[in-house]
Amino acid sequence: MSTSEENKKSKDLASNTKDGKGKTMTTNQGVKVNDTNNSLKSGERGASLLEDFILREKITHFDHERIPERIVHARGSGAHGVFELYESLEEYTKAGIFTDIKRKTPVFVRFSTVAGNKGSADLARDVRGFATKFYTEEGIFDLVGNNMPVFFIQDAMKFPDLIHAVKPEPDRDIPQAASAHDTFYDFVSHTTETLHNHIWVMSDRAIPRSFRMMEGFGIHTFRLINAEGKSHFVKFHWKPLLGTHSITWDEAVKIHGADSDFHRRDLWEAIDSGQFPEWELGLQIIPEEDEHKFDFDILDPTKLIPEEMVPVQRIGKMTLNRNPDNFFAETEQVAFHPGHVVPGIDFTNDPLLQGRLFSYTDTQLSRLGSPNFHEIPINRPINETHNNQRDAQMRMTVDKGKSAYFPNSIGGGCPHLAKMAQGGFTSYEERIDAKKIRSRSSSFSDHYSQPALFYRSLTDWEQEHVADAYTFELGKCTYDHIKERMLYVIKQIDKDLALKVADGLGMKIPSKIDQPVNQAIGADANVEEHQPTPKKKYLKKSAALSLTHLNSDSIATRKIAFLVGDGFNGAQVKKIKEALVSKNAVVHLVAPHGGTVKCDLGKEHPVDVALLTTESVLYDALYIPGGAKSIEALVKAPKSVKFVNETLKHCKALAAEEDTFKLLDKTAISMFDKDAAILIGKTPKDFIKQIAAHRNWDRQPTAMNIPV
Ligand code: HDD
Repeated sequence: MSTSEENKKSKDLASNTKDGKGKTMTTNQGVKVNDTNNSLKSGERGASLLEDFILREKITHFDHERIPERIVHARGSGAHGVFELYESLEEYTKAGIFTDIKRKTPVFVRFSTVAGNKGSADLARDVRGFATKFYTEEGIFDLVGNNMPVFFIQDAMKFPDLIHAVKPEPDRDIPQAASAHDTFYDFVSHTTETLHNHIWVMSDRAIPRSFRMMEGFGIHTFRLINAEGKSHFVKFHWKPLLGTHSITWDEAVKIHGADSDFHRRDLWEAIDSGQFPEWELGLQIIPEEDEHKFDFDILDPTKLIPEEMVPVQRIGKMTLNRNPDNFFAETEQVAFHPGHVVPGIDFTNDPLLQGRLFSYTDTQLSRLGSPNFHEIPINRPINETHNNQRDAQMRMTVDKGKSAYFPNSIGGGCPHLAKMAQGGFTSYEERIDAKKIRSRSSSFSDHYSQPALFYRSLTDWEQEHVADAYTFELGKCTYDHIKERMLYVIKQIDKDLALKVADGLGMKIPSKIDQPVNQAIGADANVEEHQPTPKKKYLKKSAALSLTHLNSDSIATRKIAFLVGDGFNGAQVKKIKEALVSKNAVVHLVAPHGGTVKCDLGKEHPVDVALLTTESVLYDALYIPGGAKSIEALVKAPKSVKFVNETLKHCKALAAEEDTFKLLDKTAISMFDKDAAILIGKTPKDFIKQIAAHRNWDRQPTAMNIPV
């Protein structure tokens, strides 16, 4: 049985899917069309006639093809898949997706960047959205998360300020898809609650190698409710089975030019080739009684619960196994909402989550144009829906009967309430006894302890990348007072980090700054007064915060360039290629010219891509086979030296044969201890091991000095 046949949502979408193959062209009114190239005119050289309904329909539809792009997360890529549960969580929840291990729940996932426009480059330094729509048998459950476990702000009231600050500056509309500018740092330096999410953005998490190699987080603390009505707090995690991997900033900048669709293409090609990306869903479950046992507030979305304090239980697996048929119909029109929950899942009072519950329906009204957006095929549930909501623009459903109200007798009292049978949604009966108040809880005031924990938990090379990122971003700001404020607040996270950044900027860290540090939480609030001094250190380090925590020895879908010229050693290429392809890696023959390339056995091989039209940054590793003539040809193609140097600079796996030194001697290889930098004449096994490790960061200190 094919993937789409067994997936209930794919079957449902099939009823709205059209294919014009073998069909006659018609107008939208079903009239057959004989000519779609010429408008109706009064004589061959005469004026066009208004009566031409074929022309009018074609142009009118075209004129209205665009809809407003998402106000945030405009740039995205989606895929269909399935979620399967490992074991029932009945003890905690009555939600069918978390109790019925026989189900294959269809999902649609959309990954995105946040700040850039719909056509912006994939490798911007940014948070990535990770939104999952579960089409459950009890209705839609949307988990609308990011690839970082915390958010910038604590209250939804601040969201428009955050987004206005990070988006292009309104007078000149630059920079596109970049946080490195004055308005963003003006905001961040005045709003210290942002610092935790911000330091994640300064880390390599913000430049993932692939959507398929990043974690996902629901961020907020939600509730699970069991059949007895008992609540547990829960945090959701997605753990990628390919491990977590990132690229360097230098590569990101170059990928912008070489292939600005890098992540979109990567996701599409992996699924298209049958290499389905997989994530395990992990839960951190916290009993109600433990709500106040932490050194931070679990309702504060700028805080994570370290995995060492509450372990992540892996409860099921999601596999993305089908590309969309139509980008607009599916990926663009899909409408997520954190308020789409099913019985067994409920909200907490996290003030960011509460505000989101309003924003997402509201935004679909302007984006998709009607409260009937739930009828768009990608958005409709797989179970039946019945209620008395009627009409509005673009209504698709033909509701029968006279009564569109409740209670009624004319319609036999239908649709009747769920509680007359079973399974309806009942909100968790949380006890509330409080004064109405517009303020921020002081339990949210510690803005430095967790960014400090994050920084302490990183490896040396990760810390170095963080310092470089701050230096780059602040280096792009033009106001000195903004940079000084930033240096001051970075120092509150980590003094050495601030010193490195100050050094890079050629500035001094000020000992104090004029205005209160946080103007965001209240008119007269100086958050410094609430800061725990010294910072809280409930954990020395949290291993799970480093990218190195999630490893995989798989090299599936890794792209490996074989640099070859005419006369390359055919036997060597065959051996290494077979070894890599057997592990599902992707091998490309990259040659100084297109067409075919001849090996020393006289056989012609198709060139996958000519050197001129590709870049090393699009590959995960490089192999150079022997063959005197081939090396001669590569030496004559100067870009091959750049290719090798960049592979070295970005600390990627590099293997070559003994007789390649005529080329290698022209590269930066002499800067390294050769055995550490390159595998010469080694077995495919060694190469595979290095590719799986993703990068050899020990090379970094020398690699930084390679002038490419
Ligand atoms: Fe949001 C889209 C994730 C806070 C308002 N958000 C959007 C998407 C993701 C997130 C992944 C794209 C969904 C898609 O692919 O269509 N947003 C988050 C996370 C947040 C968060 C993880 C904090 C934990 N968002 C947030 C707040 C507000 C919004 C506080 C407003 C008060 N978000 C929106 C929005 C968007 C959106 C404007 C734009 C398009 C859309 O909703 O459908 O309503």
